[in-house]
Amino acid sequence: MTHYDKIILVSNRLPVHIEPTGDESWEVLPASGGLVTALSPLMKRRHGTWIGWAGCADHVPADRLLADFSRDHDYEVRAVPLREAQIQKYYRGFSNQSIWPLFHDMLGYASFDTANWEQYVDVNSVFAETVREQLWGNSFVWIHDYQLLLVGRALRDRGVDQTLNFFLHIPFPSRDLFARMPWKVDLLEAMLAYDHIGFQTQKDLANFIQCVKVFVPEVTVRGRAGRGIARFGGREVRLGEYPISIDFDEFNQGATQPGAAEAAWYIRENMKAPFLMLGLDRLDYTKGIPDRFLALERALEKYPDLQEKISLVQVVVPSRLNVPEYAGLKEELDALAGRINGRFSRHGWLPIYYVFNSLDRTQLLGHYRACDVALITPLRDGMNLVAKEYVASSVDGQGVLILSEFAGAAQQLHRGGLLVNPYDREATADAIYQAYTMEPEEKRRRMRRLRAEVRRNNVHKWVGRFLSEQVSEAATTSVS
Ligand code: GDG
Repeated sequence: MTHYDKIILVSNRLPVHIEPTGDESWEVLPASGGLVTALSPLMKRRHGTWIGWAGCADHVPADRLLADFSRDHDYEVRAVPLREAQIQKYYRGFSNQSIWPLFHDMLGYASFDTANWEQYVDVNSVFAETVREQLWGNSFVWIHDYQLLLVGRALRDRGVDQTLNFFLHIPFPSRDLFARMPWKVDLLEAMLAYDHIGFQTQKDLANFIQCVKVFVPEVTVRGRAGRGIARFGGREVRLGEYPISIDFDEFNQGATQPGAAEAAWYIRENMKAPFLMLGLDRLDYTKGIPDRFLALERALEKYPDLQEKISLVQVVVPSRLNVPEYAGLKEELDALAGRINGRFSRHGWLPIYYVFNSLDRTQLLGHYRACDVALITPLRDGMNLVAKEYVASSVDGQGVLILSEFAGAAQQLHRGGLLVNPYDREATADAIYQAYTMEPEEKRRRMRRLRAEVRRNNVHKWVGRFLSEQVSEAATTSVS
């Protein structure tokens, strides 16, 4: 039986933070998050190598710090040598000002700059070079997300013929949108250098297949229901749909811990409304936060009995504030929350509790437990793990999930959740009212469905499905 000799995982950021602890000294802390939770067991078991950008300033001795960290852990973390100047164009430029808005259907936010594209190509080659140095025997290579679309081809250019896997965490746009990308053929041909590409939803996979058929006509694609095979340049690329998930047990158990229950009690005590809705998002124009505020305002106008009864607890995690669009969004939110609160607040009650900060883990679980509704209304989202985390943390079975139909998660959660079109303010206001007036029995029935879905299709299953699809080509090959 053939075994992979080594597992190599590649993502833009490493699963660690490097934090200063004083003059000229730093500590390396493991990052949290679904991907880290999902992949750490595999990485530890197989003593894998995780390659990515360390996310620290040029003067920090990242290599030494990460080598020390790797010695104390069961897998290795290795930094890609990138300078601040490269990050500017590759990450803030092409990744976040071209791919991110275009792939999220927000063409108005997209700009296309040749210098940014060239740096994106170069940095993808630097990632590829770091990966190549780590290849050993028959390695299993799994590359993640939109910042690294070209790493596969850069590896092929270096003569690498090992099996290369890729997973896209964000949506893949429709053909009409993708047509606007100046380097569309380059990007698609580069993606076809992978052996196996995973998407979040059937729609993303179908969009990719459409784009390939139109813009790279020499490709032939066969496929049906969530699977496909593309042939290009004498090679076969397996295409699949793998909706990512969360560690259900971790949230389910965490939410019952005394710390989380206490945090939930404190939140409820301090809010002057008996019915709380939660919004929790990174600051991003894809998340639809202004539309959500306006839908709440509409609900308060249309259903006056909601006044003094419901509040939206909106946590916005600061992000990309050095990009003008994000700084502008922050100002828009400040103004909207101020205007709506000014218009409706009375007797100490506020329609919107707006927090511009991140929460620690206990507070996060406390918020999930305290809130009667999760109001998750992105204009577009690859998956949206907050929706699944809310469900897994709703241990009393009484929470209601209002979810945008444009989040990847809607494909799995549409049966128990209330799906809304976040552009439709009237319908979103109605959904808020429906959640408020929903009978406890209906809440329990819906939440039972949601919890069964997230429990069954958890992140460990996601990893297993991606890996087994990868190995099903050669039944004798194992990565476990
Ligand atoms: C990409 C895609 C796709 C958020 N605020 C706090 C906090 N969080 C955690 C949540 C959740 C994660 O961040 C956000 O989940 P997303 O699903 O939005 O994931 P991203 O990594 O941002 O984005 C997305 C995902 O990849 C996975 O494929 O779903 O569509 O854009 O885990 O809990 N955590 C803490 N405090 C906070 O304030 N501790």
